Amino acid sequence: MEKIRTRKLSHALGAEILGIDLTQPLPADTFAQIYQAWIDNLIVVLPGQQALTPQQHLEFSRRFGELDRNESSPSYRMKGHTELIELTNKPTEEGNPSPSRDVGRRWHSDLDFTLKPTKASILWGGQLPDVGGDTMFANMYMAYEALSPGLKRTLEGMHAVYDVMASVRPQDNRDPKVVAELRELNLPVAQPVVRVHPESGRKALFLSERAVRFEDWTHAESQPLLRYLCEHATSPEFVYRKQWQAGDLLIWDNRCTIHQALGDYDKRQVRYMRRTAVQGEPSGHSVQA
Ligand SMILES: O=C(O)CCC(=O)C(=O)O
Ligand SMILES: [Fe+2]
Repeated sequence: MEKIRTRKLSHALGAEILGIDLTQPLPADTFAQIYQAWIDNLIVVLPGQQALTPQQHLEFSRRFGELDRNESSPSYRMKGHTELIELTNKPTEEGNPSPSRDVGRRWHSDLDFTLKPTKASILWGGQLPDVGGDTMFANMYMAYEALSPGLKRTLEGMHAVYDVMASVRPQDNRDPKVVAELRELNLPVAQPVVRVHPESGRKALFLSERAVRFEDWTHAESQPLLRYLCEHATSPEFVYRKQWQAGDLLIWDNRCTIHQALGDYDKRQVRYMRRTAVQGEPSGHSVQA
C-alpha cells in the first residue's frame, strides 16, 4: 500500500496532499488515507486538479457521503446539476449578474441555518483572480478548548438561533431575488453551541456570525457573548487563510470549522469555483423568529 504524504498548511488546521489525480481511479486505501488526513487536519487541499470535470467532482464527493441537493439555495446550482453549485462573480449566460457573487462573506459553517448542517464541503477553484479571492477557516476544536472551565459549563446545553438573513451583509452586492428566496426557504433554527464531533469524539464550539441570539435569551442579552465567542474563535492563532491556485480542491469539515470568503480581489477579474456539500447528521430544532 502506498502511503500518502501530507504537509501541514498552518499551525491551526489544514494539510496538503500531493500526487493525487482525481481524473484517474482512486484506490479505496488511498481514499481511506485522504479521509483520515481530513479528519485529523480539518481541511485537506488536493492541488493540481485543473482537469476535474463536474462528474468527477460529484463522484469523489459521494465517497464522503450523501450529497446535499441545495434546496436551501437553488439559485446557486450549476445548470443541469442539482448537487453542484457555482460560486462566481462571472455573469450568467443570459448576461445577468451572478446570483452567487457575494456568498459566504460572514463567518459560517455551511447550512448552519438548517436542520441538517453540512458535514463536508468540497470546493474546486476553477479560475482565480491574479491576487486575492482568499478564504479563511477557523479551528473550532481549538476555540472550544481555549475557553475557561466556567464558560464551557455555561455553554453546555445552550442553543443559538440562526437566521439565514444574518448571512447577508448590508454592504454586499446581493441579488434581492436571491435574498428573498433564501428568506422564504429557510426558517429560523436553533443549534447546540457545543457539538461532539461524531467521528473524532472531540467537542467543538459551533457558532457563527449567522447566529442572532441564544435560545431563551433576548437579542440584547445575547449580543455581547455572541460577539465575544465569534471574535475568540476567529483569533489569528486558530485561523488558516487559503490563497487559491487554479486546480486546488479543498475539503473542509463543517462540524469543527467555520469559514469566510473574503472578496479581497479585483471584481473585474473572474473568480469561478464549484462546490458540493456532503450531508451531515440532523441537528437542532425549529424556533419562532
Ligand atoms: O467562495 C469561497 O471561497 C467560499 C464560499 C463559501 O462560503 C462556500 O463555498 O461554502
Ligand atoms: Fe460556506
